[in-house]
Amino acid sequence: MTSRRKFVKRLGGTALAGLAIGGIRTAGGRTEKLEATASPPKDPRAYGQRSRFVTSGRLGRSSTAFPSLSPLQDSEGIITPAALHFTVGVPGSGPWEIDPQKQRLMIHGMVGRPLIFTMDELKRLPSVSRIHFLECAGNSYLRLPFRQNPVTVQHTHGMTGCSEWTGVLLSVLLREAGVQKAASWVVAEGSDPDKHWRSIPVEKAMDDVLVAYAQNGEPVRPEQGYPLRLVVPGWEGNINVKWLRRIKAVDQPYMTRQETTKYADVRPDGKGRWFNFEMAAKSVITFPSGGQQLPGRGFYEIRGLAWSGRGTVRKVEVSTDGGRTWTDAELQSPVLRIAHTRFRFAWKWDGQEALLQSRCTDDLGDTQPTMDEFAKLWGVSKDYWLSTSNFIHHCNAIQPWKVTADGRVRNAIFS
Ligand SMILES: Nc1nc2c(c(=O)[nH]1)N[C@H]1C(S)=C(S)[C@@H](COP(=O)(O)O)O[C@H]1N2
Ligand SMILES: [Mo]
Repeated sequence: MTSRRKFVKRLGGTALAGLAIGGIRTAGGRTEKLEATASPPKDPRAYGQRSRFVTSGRLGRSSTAFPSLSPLQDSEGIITPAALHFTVGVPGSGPWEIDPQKQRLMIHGMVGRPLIFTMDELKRLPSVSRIHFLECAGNSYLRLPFRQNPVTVQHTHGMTGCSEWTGVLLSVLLREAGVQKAASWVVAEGSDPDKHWRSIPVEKAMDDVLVAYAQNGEPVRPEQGYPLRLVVPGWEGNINVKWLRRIKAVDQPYMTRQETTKYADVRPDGKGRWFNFEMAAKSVITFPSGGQQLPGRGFYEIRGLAWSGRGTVRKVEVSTDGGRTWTDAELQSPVLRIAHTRFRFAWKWDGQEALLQSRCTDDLGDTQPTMDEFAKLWGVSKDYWLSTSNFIHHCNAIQPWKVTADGRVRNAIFS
C-alpha cells in the first residue's frame, strides 16, 4: 500500500459523509449567506492601532515598491503580526482586492466529483489552526541590492514570518472530491492576472497542507492572499499559493513557469535542483544584530529565531568567539514543528571585538552550514553571491554579526 493510501485509510474515520454538508456537494451559490455583521465600525479604535511611539515597519525591496521585508530586529516571541509579515508577489492592484462573496475554490481534474466551494461553504467544514513559518526561497543574500550591502537582519532574513493559520486541510477537500488513486500531483492556482500556479506531490497535499482563510485570529490580509491561500508547511514560500481559486488533481507535475525557471536553481556547472521544496534548518540572531549599537560592556540577552521546514528545532548553539566554542542556547517554549522557535542566550560583553553566530540543528539531525560550506554545495566560492546576478535559493548559511569595540554591530558574512 502506498503511503498515501495508508494515510487516506488512517483518516477514513473522519470522512465528511456524516456531516451536514449536503449543500457543498455541487457548484456554489446554494447555501444561504451567514448573517451579515453590523455596519462597519467608524471609531478608529474599533480596530486597534499601536502606540505612536512604535515605528517599526516593513521595508521595500528593489524589485517592488511594496514594503515587503519583515523587521525581525524588533520581533519578540514567535508570532509575526500580520501587519509586519513579509510579503512577496503583491500586484499593484487587482487580485488582492477579491470580494469574498465572489470567491470560489474549484477542486477538479482526476477526481470522482468536481466541487466548487464558496467561502461560506468552506467555513462550515472541520477546521484546524496551526502555527507555521513561511519563508521565501530567496531569503538571505540572494536578492539585489541587499546582498551587496546587507546591513540589518531585516535585509538579510526579512523574508520569513510565522503565523497561526486557520482553515481546512486540503486532504479533507480532496477526499470529499474523491481524488483518484492515479492522481500523483495537484496543481494549485491563484487569481493573479499573470497566473501563479505550482505543482505539489499528492503525498504532501494529503498530509498537512492547509487551505487557510485566517491568520492570527482574523481573516488573512490582502497581501497574504485574502480571502484564501494555501499554506504548505515547511516548503518554499512560492508554493504557498495566495488568492487561491483552483486545485486540479493530475498525474504529473505541470512544469509551470515558476518551477522551471525561477525556482529551478542551476549551478555554474550546469547541474540544477528542480522541485527543491523544503526549507532547510536555519537560525539568525535578531538581537544584537546588524546596524544596532550596544551602549557599553555588560550583560545582554542574545535573542534569535530558528526554524526548519523539515521538522522541529532540536537545538540552537551560539558562539560569541568567532566559532571557536559553541554553547546550547535556551529554546523558549513552545517549540513547534515547522514554526519559528525563539532562542535566548545570556552573554556578558567584555568590550572587546566579538563575533556572534547561531547554528540550528533540527530533529532530523540537519545542521546549518557556514557560508563557505553552503557555497561548496553549489560548486561556487562565496564571492559568487557578490559577482553574479544569478539566484541560488534556499540559502541557510550561518549569519555572523561582528560587534566592534565601540559597540557597533555589523554584518560579517562576506569578511
Ligand atoms: N498567487 C500568488 N501566490 C503567491 C505569490 C504570488 O505572486 N502569487 N508569491 C509567492 C511567493 S514567491 C512567496 S515567498 C509567498 C509569500 O507569502 P506572503 O506574501 O504571505 O509572505 O507567497 C507565494 N504565493
Ligand atoms: Mo518567494
